[in-house]
Amino acid sequence: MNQANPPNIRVLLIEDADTDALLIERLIRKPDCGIFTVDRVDCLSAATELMLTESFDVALLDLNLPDGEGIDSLHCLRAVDSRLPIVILTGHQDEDLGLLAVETGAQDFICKSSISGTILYRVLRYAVARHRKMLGFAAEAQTDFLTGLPNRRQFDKCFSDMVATNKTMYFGMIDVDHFKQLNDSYGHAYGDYVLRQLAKIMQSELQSFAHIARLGGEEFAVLMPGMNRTTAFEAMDKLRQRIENADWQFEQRDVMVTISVGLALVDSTRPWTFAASSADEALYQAKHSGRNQVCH
Ligand code: GH3
Ligand code: MG
Ligand code: MG
Ligand code: MG
Ligand code: MG
Repeated sequence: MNQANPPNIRVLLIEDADTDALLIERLIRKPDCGIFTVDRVDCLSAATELMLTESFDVALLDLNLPDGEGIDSLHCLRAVDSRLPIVILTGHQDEDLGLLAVETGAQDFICKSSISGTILYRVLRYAVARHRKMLGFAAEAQTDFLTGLPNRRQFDKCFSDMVATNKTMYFGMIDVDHFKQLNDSYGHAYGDYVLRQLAKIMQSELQSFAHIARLGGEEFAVLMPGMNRTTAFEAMDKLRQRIENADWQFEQRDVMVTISVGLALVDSTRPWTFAASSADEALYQAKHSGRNQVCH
């Protein structure tokens, strides 16, 4: 409680019993808990309506409401905002329900009979902090650490989302040419720098119409929705030229950095790894025809 300038936390209190609501509001507003602001509603429909226009840091949810019963209320809030942390208010002897709610995705539960300012303070702050951490971890788990690009896991999800749009898509497998030699000649740190620069070039060149990911090592994937064989080829060849002509230098020496690209039409009835292996075959062809080229 002594932390300097704790952040303000906006609480949505969903509680139909006036006495309980007043008690909670009074406890929350005590001076030592002064980081909270509270909006109270007395039914589920008012809560979901408010959530559409206002943004909250945490919800305190009574599981016994005139228009919501038990765990269903939790699902109902989740459907409106899947990212809002929810703390359950239970009656005494309802601990099992509280535990079930936590297993169902609530952050925590507080038994109303043993509520205090200290408990509210701790549970609400911890719920918000833990939830923010979890969102951070989730974002990290989908991002490539070196380049900041989406990683293979995020690409996987992106592919599923794109397939649902029913657009024709082309898949590009990008591989840096002779990258091992580049590492060997100029050092691994320079290799890392090249990967980061390549990611930036790809973002600026492709981001407006394609989804890019680093699959691993010096391999990148590009998903191009709404493209045909010609436009996909042109997009990849433009990228290839831009990389070839970029200013690559190591200690005032010119360095040659090029990519090879394999292209494949996506069969939306199959996983993206199927397109990836067709693209790999085209990439193999690009490598064997002298590198620094796009094949399909
Ligand atoms: P090719 O033109 O046939 O693709 O040859 P290549 O040398 O690019 O391919 P190879 O698969 O032989 O080598 C890839 C190299 O990429 C080997 C590995 O050490 C390096 N590498 C993989 N990940 C990283 C990384 O994160 N940073 C750096 N600097 N190098 C990496
Ligand atoms: Mg109630
Ligand atoms: Mg490779
Ligand atoms: Mg390579
Ligand atoms: Mg190789």
